Amino acid sequence: MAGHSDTELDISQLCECADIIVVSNHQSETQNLQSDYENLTAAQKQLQTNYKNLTKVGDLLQTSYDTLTKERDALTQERNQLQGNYETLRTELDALTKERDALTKERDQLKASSNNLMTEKDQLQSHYDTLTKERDALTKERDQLKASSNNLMTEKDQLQSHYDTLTKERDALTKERDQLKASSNNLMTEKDQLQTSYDTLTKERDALTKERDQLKASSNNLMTEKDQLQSRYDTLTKERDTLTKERDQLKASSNNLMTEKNQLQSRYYTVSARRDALQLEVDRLKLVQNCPQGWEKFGCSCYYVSSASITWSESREDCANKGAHLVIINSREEQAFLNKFAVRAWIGLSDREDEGKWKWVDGSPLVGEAFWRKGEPNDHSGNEDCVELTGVEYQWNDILCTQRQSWICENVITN
Ligand SMILES: [Ca+2]
Ligand SMILES: [Ca+2]
Ligand SMILES: [Ca+2]
Repeated sequence: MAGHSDTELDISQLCECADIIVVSNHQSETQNLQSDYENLTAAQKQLQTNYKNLTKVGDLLQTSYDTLTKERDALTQERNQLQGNYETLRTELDALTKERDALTKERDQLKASSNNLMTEKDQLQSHYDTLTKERDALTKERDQLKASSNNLMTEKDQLQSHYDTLTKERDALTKERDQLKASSNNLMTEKDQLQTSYDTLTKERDALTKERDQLKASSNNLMTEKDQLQSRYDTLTKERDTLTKERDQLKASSNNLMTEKNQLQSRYYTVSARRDALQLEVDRLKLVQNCPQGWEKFGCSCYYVSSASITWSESREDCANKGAHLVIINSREEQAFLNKFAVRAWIGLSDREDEGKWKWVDGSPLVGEAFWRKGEPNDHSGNEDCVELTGVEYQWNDILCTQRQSWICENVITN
């Protein structure tokens, strides 16, 4: 269409030209112009045709261009695919090359093993030949064996029937054997019990036999002894009778003797008592004559004066240990005897049990003559209960029993 408007512009330009021609040539040129116009019209037509043709060609070219563009795109794609294919093939080629190398190696190995196999094949061939021969021999043998096998089959059938028969018999026998076994076991148990009983009885019998033999022997001995005893018994009976007689006679004489003995016994007791009394008297007289070492004699007593110093109770105990007692002054003569020792010493007099009631150590009260110092006993401080000789003639004093001083023991010679 755009092309068409261009053509109209061209025509207006032609008209301007025709006006110029009209001015100059007016008439003559009208024909020229007419022809020109016709030519131009023809040319325009020709041009239109050409334009149309060109338009067609342009369309064709456009179509071709589109087609070519499409083809180019297809080719580009194809080329890309080919490029990819090429790379794939390249990779495959490398792989194949490696494979080929591996196969080459394998082939070499196979060649070597093929050679070995050839050798082996030859050996096998020889073996085969040998085996073929052997096979033939074996075939022959097999045929013979077949024949014998047939015979054996026949025999086997016979044996099978025998076997069946025997199996039945065996089963019956097995049952019977089991029963027998059971009864055998019972019998074994019984036998063992009997054996044990037998052994026990055998031992008992042996023991009894021994015992019987011993008893027999001892019975014989006893018989002998019994005979001996019988004879001794007879002898003894006779002796007993004799002795009984004798005993009766002796009994009578014994009674007489008993009477005599009792008389003698009583006389013996009398004499013994008399002798003991005399002995005591002798002992007493002996003592009266002498006191022990360290003791002094006066009248019928022995006196001991200590050199140590102890309390009144200790001195009383010491005299008792010597079989004596603290001195008891029974008379002026005894006091006079004691004066000569001229020593402060404990005597056996105290009022410890009952204040003011003087008692000698033998429990007797002070009843005879007393020889107190002037002003004594004073029970000084209410505490003086034991009596001392002051060392001055005829001067007794009461003092503390816990004072420590000498003491005088007296041992009376008794009859
Ligand atoms: Ca006396
Ligand atoms: Ca007193
Ligand atoms: Ca006094």
